[in-house]
Formats: sequence, structure tokens, C-alpha cells
Amino acid sequence: MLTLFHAPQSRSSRLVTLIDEMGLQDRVKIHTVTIPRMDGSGMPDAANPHPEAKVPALMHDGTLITETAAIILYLTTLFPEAGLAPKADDPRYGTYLTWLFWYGNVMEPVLVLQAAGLSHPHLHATFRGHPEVVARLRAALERGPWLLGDSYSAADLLCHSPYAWFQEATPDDPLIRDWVARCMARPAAARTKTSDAAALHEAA
Ligand SMILES: N[C@@H](CCC(=O)N[C@@H](CS)C(=O)NCC(=O)O)C(=O)O
Repeated sequence: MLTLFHAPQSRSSRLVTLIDEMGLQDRVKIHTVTIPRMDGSGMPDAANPHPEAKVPALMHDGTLITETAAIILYLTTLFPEAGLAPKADDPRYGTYLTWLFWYGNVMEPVLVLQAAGLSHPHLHATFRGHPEVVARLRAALERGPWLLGDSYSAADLLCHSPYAWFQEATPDDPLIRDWVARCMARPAAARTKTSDAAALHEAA
């Protein structure tokens, strides 16, 4: 049994979209939990098995998986036939892994540091900055239309997500803006948006 612990309009919304994209609605139960929000609302949920009561968390037959990219890799590996990721013998597999790890290790830290107004030579030496993030995305999308080339994958789902949340942070670059718009226009993304809004409305 697979259970995703999800809080509407949060980092776990990407997993709800992934489950929809992969057609796994009957295989993965979605358990909605509360989390403390930046605006002071919400609270940790005792039902959430994440060690810090964060989301997303995935429970598979007693094994806990946390970290968005790890959960994406776990699900796309467990259900390769869903077609959201190249298989291990595909030449694009290494590129797929690179995007997932780069997102968590570089892109998200860079965006959070930028939003917090923080800079330091150590941070720059480790992560570089937003111009370098944009250059990486742009170089892939020049070959595009998706990060892996011809087909949409879980790498697009993950890497476009900060710009879908904070559209004002999206670089003023038509190649990147169009890619973000294409990702956001996918029916599964729209369904998550609707179900998340309904869940928050219900909880209010
Ligand atoms: N690196 C983690 C970050 C998870 C995370 O920060 N989730 C936020 C939701 S957007 C959360 O649960 N916050 C609740 C809290 O800070 O207690 C991942 O990507 O899975």
C-alpha cells in the first residue's frame, strides 16, 4: 500500500499532479494533513509520519520516503510503464537524475536564498545564483521543448514548479516562460489546482 501525505497548495501538490499524470490514483492513497504555514496558520499533524511533520511524505508498506525528488524518483522507478521518466537503460536516464538532484541541491536553495535576500561568497561558491539556474534551464530548452527533449517528464513537473508558484520570479525569457506555461496548462496540473483550492476552502 502506498500513501502520500499531502497538504493542499504546498510542495506536496507536485506529487498529487505526478500521481495524476502517471494514472496512479488507484495505487496511491492521498492522505491530507495540516502543516504550519508561513502566514501563521495551520499546525503539525500527528497523523503525518514525516520526522519534521513536513510534506510530502510517502509511506510504502511501512517504509517512509521523504524529499520531493526522492519520492518522484521512487514512484517513477516503481511504475516505469507510466512513462513519466526514462528507464535506466535509456540514454536520457542520467540527464533525468541530474535534473531531479539539481533541483533539490541547487535550484530550490538558490531561489530560497534569493527570496530571503541572502548572499555570501560561500553560498555563491556552492550554489551559484539565479543567472546560472536560468542558463541551465535555457540550454536544455533550446533543444526542448521539454528538459529531456521531445517528451514531458517528471523533471519538467519538478523544475518548473517554483515559477508556477511565484510567477513574478519567472525569468523574463520567452523560452522559459513558454515552458512554464506549457507545464501549467497540463490537465493534471489544473486538476490539482482545483482540488487543492476545494480542500483549503473546505478546511476554512
Ligand atoms: N526539501 C523538502 C522540503 C519540504 C517542505 O519544506 N515542505 C513544507 C511544505 S511547502 C512543509 O511541510 N512545511 C511545514 C513546516 O515547515 O513545518 C522537500 O522538497 O520535500
